[in-house]
Amino acid sequence: MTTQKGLKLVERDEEGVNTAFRSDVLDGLSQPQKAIPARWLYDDAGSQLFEDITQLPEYYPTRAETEILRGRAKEFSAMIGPGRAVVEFGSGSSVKTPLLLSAIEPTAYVPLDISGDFLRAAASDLAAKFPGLPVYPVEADFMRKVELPGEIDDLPNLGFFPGSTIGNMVARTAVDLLRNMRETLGTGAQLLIGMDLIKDENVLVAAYDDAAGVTAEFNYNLVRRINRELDGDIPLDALTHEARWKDDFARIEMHLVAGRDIEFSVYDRSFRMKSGETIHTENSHKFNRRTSNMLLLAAGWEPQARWLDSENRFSLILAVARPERSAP
Ligand code: AVJ
Repeated sequence: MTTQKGLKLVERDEEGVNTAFRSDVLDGLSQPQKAIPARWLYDDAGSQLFEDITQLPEYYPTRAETEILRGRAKEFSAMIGPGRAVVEFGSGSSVKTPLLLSAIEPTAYVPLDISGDFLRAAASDLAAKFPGLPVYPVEADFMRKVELPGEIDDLPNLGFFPGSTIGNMVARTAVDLLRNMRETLGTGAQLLIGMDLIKDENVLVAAYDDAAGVTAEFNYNLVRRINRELDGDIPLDALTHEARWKDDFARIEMHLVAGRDIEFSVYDRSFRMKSGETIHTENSHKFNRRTSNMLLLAAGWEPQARWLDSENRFSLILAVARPERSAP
């Protein structure tokens, strides 16, 4: 396994506090609209809760995307061809990744993840399912350009970014990431990316505010993590989970809404919230054909094909990094 050069993936101070987490939380709670980057939702408990979310009746994206991967193997194989190195952004899912790999006959599989533990688990899982397929895991922050293992230098690449994780990012950050992916994968590479679709507001809100309260727990887990890791005393009983559709931004927002005026401290800094004030904890952008194409094109990826599930809820898009040429 290789590790991205020149950066410490998780930096901790003398007391073992994750310094990036601390500054994101303290900065985020100091803003007029309190907001904490969504990536901090995914500690071990949060990642497990997200796994539980994918099983919920209201949360359709995982099932819809898996249906596409299961049903379109012939078309993937025709459009992508054999012999590529599949570079997955985020450690692979035990269901989705094997479906893609068996559809296209790749020559190598390169999972990228910031968490070495998830990465090792996913890599050995995959190696067991596909004996003979070389697996080269890379521990890296894929928001930046990643140096891929020399073993795949001569292979054409296929980036794989399922799950509509791109939807967590605002457009500016999403374009930065997609451009860096283009840099990482090189000209001629293809990208297969999942993007959730704009649909009825009630269906979207239910997917992010399920009846069993699992998504609420996922949101509350962030508060528990702050209280535990950053010596906080945020009163969890004063906060309620809320999922809001913001039509102008085409996104679901997750918030923690204060039910009364509260004061609390985190890492010896004090904060207050008025009743009704919120902490914004996640964005999940939704797309249509034109907005997903625009996002990809803005980052140098030309859409080649697009597949939907049988209920038109979710899209998988194949794009290609063509050599740059002068317009038009
Ligand atoms: C992991 C980013 C794809 O936005 O649908 C699910 C995260 N948050 N329910 C999504 C999530 C609340 C999920 N992604």
